[in-house]
Amino acid sequence: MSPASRPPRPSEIAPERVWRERRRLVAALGLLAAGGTPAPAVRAAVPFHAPASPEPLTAWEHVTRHNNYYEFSPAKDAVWKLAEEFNPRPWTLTVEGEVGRPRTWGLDELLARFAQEDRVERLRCVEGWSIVVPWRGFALASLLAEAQPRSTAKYVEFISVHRPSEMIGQRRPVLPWPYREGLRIDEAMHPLALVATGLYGQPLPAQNGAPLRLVLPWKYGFKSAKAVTHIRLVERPPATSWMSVAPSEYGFFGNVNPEVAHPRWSQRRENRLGELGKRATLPFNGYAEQVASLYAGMDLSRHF
Ligand SMILES: Nc1nc2c(c(=O)[nH]1)N[C@H]1C(S)=C(S)[C@@H](COP(=O)(O)O)O[C@H]1N2
Ligand SMILES: [Mo]
Repeated sequence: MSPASRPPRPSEIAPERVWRERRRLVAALGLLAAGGTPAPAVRAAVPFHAPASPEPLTAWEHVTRHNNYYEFSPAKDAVWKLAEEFNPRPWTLTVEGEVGRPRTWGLDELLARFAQEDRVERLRCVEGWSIVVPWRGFALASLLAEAQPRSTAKYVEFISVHRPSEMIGQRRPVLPWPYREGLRIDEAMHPLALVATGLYGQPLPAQNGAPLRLVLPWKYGFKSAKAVTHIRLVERPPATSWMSVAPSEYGFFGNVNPEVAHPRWSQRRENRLGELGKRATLPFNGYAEQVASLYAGMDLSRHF
């Protein structure tokens, strides 16, 4: 069936809630007569202008309907529906450990303290699919600087929310809960490391990690922990969830590297959601110029 004639896949249909929100926004802009149905062109005109991007953005429908989020389900197309049970508010984020000023932030305090910017970045999953997303958020470095890291802070641990009452996948030991990830402190301080609070100009959808998640665009997606509640500065490399279940498949760095195959598949190519066929995967997901110096001296033919 040609792409033009096939029926829309479930992944191409916006959830009703989102559609209603778009309608509300469009109506608020005066673009929609009361009770009318917006034409597709008008519906796309949400009051958001993505920053210029050399690559086409991945459609909202793909970004929000194809998700890895094991707290809900290992089935990518099941996550968005299960995530409707999740309440991202109220929320607190604690920054602690080897810091001079540990602090617990409320979500609104964070949004007020750190100016939100829109940034288009690629995200490449270790499984071989990728997306281009207009994220909204602020630099992780500015949050860490506020905590005044001590010289003993060599690594940063990220801990996701543990809420089995709202996250059905957490009722089974698929991964050790809560989800944990980690970075070296210099990686965490890199300006590309983002705390994302939204996408497409909207608050982060639950399935994408509401109310806040990491976006580390030069690393495989599993490093970009969703729904983070604790950031701990530590002396030693933290244990991560994926390393504890499959140490041979998931290294600590997780940098996108087409030269190093996953034990079960090549990493040379990827499917950009919404595109037919595959495109080449780039070293550091195309961010080598910005981040390669972090890994000077590391043998990149062996590590990912
Ligand atoms: N807490 C948590 N964070 C997570 C995951 C997860 O299962 N739990 N999956 C990771 C993986 S493997 C990927 S590819 C990305 C996917 O992000 P997306 O669904 O917003 O595209 O989230 C990452 N962050
Ligand atoms: Mo992933």
